[in-house]
Amino acid sequence: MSGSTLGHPTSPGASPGVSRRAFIAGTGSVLGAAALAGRAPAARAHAVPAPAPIADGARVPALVIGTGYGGAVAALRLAEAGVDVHMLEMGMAWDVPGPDGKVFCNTREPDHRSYWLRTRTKAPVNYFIGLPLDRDIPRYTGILDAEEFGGITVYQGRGVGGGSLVNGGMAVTPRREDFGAVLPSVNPGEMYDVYYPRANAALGVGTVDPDWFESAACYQYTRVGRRHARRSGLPFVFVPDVYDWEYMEREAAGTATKSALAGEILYGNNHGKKSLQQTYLARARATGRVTVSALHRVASVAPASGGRYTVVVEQLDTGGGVTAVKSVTADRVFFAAGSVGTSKLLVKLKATGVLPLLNDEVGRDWGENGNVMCGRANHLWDPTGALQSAIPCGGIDNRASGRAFAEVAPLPTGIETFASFYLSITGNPHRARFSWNPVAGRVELDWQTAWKQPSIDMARSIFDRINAKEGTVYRSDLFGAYKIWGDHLTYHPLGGAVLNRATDGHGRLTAYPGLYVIDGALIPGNTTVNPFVTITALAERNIEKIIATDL
Ligand code: FAE
Repeated sequence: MSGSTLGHPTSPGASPGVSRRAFIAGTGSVLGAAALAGRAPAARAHAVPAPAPIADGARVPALVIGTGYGGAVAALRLAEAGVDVHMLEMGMAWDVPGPDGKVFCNTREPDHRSYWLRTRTKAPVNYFIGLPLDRDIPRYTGILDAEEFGGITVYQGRGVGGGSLVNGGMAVTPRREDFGAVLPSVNPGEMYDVYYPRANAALGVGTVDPDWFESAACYQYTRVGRRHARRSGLPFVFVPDVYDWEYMEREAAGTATKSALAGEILYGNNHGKKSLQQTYLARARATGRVTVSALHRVASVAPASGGRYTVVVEQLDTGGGVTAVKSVTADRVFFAAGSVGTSKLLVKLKATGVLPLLNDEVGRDWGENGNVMCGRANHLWDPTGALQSAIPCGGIDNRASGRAFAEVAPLPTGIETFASFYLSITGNPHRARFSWNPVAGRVELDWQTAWKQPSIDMARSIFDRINAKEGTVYRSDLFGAYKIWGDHLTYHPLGGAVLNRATDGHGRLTAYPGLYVIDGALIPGNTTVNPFVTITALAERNIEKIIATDL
């Protein structure tokens, strides 16, 4: 497994001649070069002048909106096919250290870098022993967006790398027998024989060494979770992840700078995690055909003459202000702004008459992957450990009889909590719809908080059973005073421009040749497990077809 760490411009496959700084324009540096002393990779990156961000009036063959999984796959494969690609990303580049010498801030000490344009943090677990944990922060284009809709808060990554910057890296392929429900129009044979293996290889997916796991202090919480699951007759499984497991072993041995073992996760990992910056985007950079403009938010995509598209882009400053509005022309546009970002753009463009021929499926079939969180209070003789790796490595699989798959998740507080904590992915059947509110001038989502009840019931199929066996109870102090379930949120937005409904069978928006959807918006609300491997594999499948037939 590679030892790539964040900030290394020479990730596997990357050309040494094309630095990240030359690849990403408009980086929105956190700090000046003086602060970079002693940090060789970033300092080297500064030696190469950054390209100017996309210019007003520019014309590009392929424009990709967003730099998450779908966007990164599209950019790499288009570039390999000889197409010049420009990627527009509303978030920051995250390639320059902040005042503390680190690119990303710690989950335990959120600062201005933590949240997207908020003045107060909105932590998913926002209480402890009934006391609120959120704190005031300066408003800044930070890395994690807690986007609030009527009945749900949707967490998303903001920056070059999208959700890969903030997620737990859990890289799970759905069971083949579940795939028909995940993507009914896609041939499972091609996915499991070709595209899932391709995605897993390119993402650098690996699994914890089982021998090391048994003795690692940082996974005591997972071993406790396993013991409780097994005693209740529930299967425990190791869960693959894109974290560099050898690096984590060195963290534990004290021979590498701590990242997962220092509680780095939600606001970025400074080492160890192979985000898209180290994998797909590094390879895209190495082609020399891909440029990224960070802090550039797409506002509109409209038909132009010659079958092209006019894309209106707002350049942002780190306070979220618009410093320039640019109009660029693209032969092809790939919507890869994530389930929420792509859905919001398409719904608005259809409703406001910019892309009126988009079909009525646009905005529909949005789901939250059945996410629900909970904690259990263990007995005093069952500690979960003060040191917890922020990267989960195991889960409880009750998909067969309870439609629930629960990550044994960390609570990396740095103190013993006697809590077992879980994020469950359940088969919640509810689906919501995005629609344009012309009075408010924004896209809304009609999800209702009460729709989480099926998820809670499915999660109970695991945890009621464990509590009964162990003689334990739910924690009621993690999401508010006397609130057991984290049912107000999702990490896994999916759908809104579903494959073979809003698009054709490969993501084409057929009323507008040259427009494509290539991200989590294509998946109708649920993947039965964590979603990014499926998003990546589907993007690999679709872009291969698009390159073969449309270019
Ligand atoms: P995404 O990665 O969200 O990328 C979209 C990009 O587009 C973002 O960088 C946006 O900033 C950008 N964007 C949006 N609107 C615009 C616009 N108008 N103009 C320009 N740019 C725009 O999309 N999944 C797993 O499989 N395993 C995990 O362990 C896991 N843990 C997670 C933990 C957290 C805290 C969160 C938030 C998510 C987690 N996920 C996990 C979900 C996963 O990150 C998510 O499904 C993917 O990132 C979605 O990939 P997309 O390519 O659809």
